[in-house]
Amino acid sequence: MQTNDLLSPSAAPTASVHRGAVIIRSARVIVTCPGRNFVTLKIETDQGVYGIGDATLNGREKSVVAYLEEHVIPTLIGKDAQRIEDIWQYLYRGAYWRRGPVTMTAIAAVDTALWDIKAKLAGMPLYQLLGGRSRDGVLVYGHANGLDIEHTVDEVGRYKEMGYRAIRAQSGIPGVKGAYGVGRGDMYYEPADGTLPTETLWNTTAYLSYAPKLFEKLRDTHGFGIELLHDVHHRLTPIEAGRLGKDLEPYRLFWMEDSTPAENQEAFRLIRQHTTTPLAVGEIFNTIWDCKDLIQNQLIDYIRTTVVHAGGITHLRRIADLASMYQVRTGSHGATDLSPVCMGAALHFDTWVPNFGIQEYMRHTPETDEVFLHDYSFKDGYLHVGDTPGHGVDIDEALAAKYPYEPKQLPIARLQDGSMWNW
Ligand code: KDG
Ligand code: MG
Repeated sequence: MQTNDLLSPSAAPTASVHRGAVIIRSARVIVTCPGRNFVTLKIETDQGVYGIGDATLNGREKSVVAYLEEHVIPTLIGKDAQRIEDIWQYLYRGAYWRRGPVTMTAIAAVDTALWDIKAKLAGMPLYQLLGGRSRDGVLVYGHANGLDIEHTVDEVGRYKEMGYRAIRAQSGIPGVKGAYGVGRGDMYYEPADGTLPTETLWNTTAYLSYAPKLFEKLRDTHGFGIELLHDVHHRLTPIEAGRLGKDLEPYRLFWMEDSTPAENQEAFRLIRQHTTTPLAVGEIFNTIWDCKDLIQNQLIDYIRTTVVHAGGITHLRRIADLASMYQVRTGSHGATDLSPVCMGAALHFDTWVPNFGIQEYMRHTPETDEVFLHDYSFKDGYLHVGDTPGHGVDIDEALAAKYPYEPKQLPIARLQDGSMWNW
């Protein structure tokens, strides 16, 4: 048998190390809080090339750190960094305990770092390695949040002036304490705000009568030449979501997002039967199995899974390919809790993926942007990646060390009578 391309052929059924292998020498987790918490995995190879991946799971950062440090990193050492698919399968199938946000975020971090390494070794920006450019720029949407309708209308105007062509609009609702999406600052909406979850109040009746008035006013003021989006953030039942979608039809939304929880994918059939408002879902999904029925039954229009929470580039590509068969387009989550490392990788993915729809883009603080040096920039409503080999994002570790971890959790929601509701 010809074995001369194997450096260490072995009788044991382990992945052999071939000639030309790029060996993983070390991997470590960096936690930093330049305005908010981020977890980053750095993988270093024997060839001096390293890669980084985002491992941030908002409010559960330390769980991913532990999963990586205790269970993943020890298995990576000595493996060939070029075998991205095999390492993905090793971490997914090999864990026995498949799926779940912690596991899939950890796998995503490894996968993103490995794609970064492979692209650097090839001397190419990541989008070239994926198949090359499908578009000139990545259409993004920004977040306009206001305390009430007037304020939100003004905020949408401000985003238009900044050059956005697509804007998500969220408004406070009179009598509803802490309605979803109402910012605390001008630019950097950040929901994770307490060491224990902040309690917010939800009132479906008030919301269902308020939201259509918001979009009526937005269209009256800003016209139809701008794409408007809205996030319901899981607050409605399917039939309520159907009603809201129908009420919003005159205002031609780009999408209505997360209108009901999606553990039961079948639930979206009811919404679909009642409205032609396009539907988006998926930011808390972590595998293709969460989206399978939604996509195959054409119950949604946009799938919002992203690199960091859905198993990295390797798995996101599978989801996008499935979606493309059913004319479902991508609309990746891109809130501030997804680090610039995720954003960089997502933008390369978006630059390539044929069935791209839109990319969410919530700006990071200047402190975050200083820690994570990145080769992407915003112009006229689009984000553009540069040609730096890899995904184009790096971390300044010395600066990161100056911002220690701060425990923060996401809020919860209750109804007027005190019952727990979906946040
Ligand atoms: O961590 C939670 C946030 O990412 C989420 O609340 C933001 O819904 C969100 C969105 O669409 O950006
Ligand atoms: Mg959302």
